[in-house]
Amino acid sequence: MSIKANTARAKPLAEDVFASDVLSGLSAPRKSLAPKYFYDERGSQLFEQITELKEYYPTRCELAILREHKADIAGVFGAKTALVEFGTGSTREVRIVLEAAKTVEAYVPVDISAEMLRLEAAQLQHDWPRLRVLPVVADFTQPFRLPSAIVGLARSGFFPGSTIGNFEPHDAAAFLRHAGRMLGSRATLVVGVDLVKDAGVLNAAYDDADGVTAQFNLNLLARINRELSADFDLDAFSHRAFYNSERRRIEMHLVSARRQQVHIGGRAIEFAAGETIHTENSYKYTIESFGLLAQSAGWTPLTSWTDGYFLVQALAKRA
Ligand code: AVI
Repeated sequence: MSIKANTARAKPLAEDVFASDVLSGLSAPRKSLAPKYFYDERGSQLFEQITELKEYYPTRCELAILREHKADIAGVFGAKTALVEFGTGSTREVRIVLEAAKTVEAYVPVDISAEMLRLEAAQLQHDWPRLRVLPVVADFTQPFRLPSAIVGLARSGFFPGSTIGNFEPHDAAAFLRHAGRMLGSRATLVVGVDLVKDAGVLNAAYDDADGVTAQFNLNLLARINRELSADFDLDAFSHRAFYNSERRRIEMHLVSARRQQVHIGGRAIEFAAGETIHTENSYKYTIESFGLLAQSAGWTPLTSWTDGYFLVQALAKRA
C-alpha cells in the first residue's frame, strides 16, 4: 500500500514565522527562543544522540516501561480503535505498544515534518501490513483534520517522549484539552511524563559530560546563522542547564560570554556579558501533579506505570 499524507497548508511561510519568532524572542527584555526550533536536521540527529547518553534516562526508562507493560497499556485502547499519535518523531515507542495492541485497526501518526513522517509511516506500514497507516502532516498542537477512513472507529491517543514537559503547564493543559476535542467522547490517551527526582540526576541528564546537549543547544544559533543570515559567534555563547526546584523544571539557556552585538536580517541585537537566551523548559511532574493537570483538562487518570523515574499514564476522557 502506498502512503499519502494529508497535508495541512502552512500560511504564512514557515521561514517567515521562524524569522519573526526569533526576532521577537531576542528583542524581549528576557531573551528566549522556542524549543521547537531545535529540531532541524542536525538538531534531530543530536537529539537522537542525547537519547543514547548514559546520563539521559527518560528515553531508556520510557522504553523499558512500555516493553514491560505493553499488554496492559494496549488494554487501554478499546475495541476497533484508531490510535492517533501526536507529534510522531520516530515510531520507536508506538511499535512496542502495537505489538500487543490487537484492537488497533488504524494508526494515525501526526507530525509537522512531512519527510520524516512519510518515511516512518511507510516503514511501519511495511512491518504491519494489516494495519491502516494514515499519516497526517500537521502541527499537532492545533486543530487538524483526521482521516475520513477512521470514521466509525473508537479513538485513542498516544503522546510518548515526555514532550508534554516542554510545554508551560497552562499550555500542557491546553494541549490535553485539545487532544480531548480531537479524539472525542469516550477516548483514552496514554502519555509519557518525566518525574520529579534528585536534582543531581536531572542536572546531569541535561548537561552531559560529552557535551552533546551543549551542542544541541548551540545548534539553535548555528541554525539562525544559516537560515536567517545572522552572525552569532558560537564560541561566544555557552550552554547552561539547571534544575529549578521551585518551578519543578529544567531550564536550558545560552549564556553570552561577553558584551556583544549580533546581527539578524538587518537588525542588531545587544547582549550584555552573562546575559542569557532561555531556550527550553522541561517540566517534571509527580504522579499526583500530572493527575491534577489532566483532570483540569477534562481527563480522568486511569493506570500509572512507573519505575520511579518516568511515568506512563493512561487517561480516560470525562464525558
Ligand atoms: C524532547 N524533550 C522531551 C526533551 C526533554 O527532555 O525535555 C528535549 C531535551 N532537551 C535537552 N535534552 C533533551
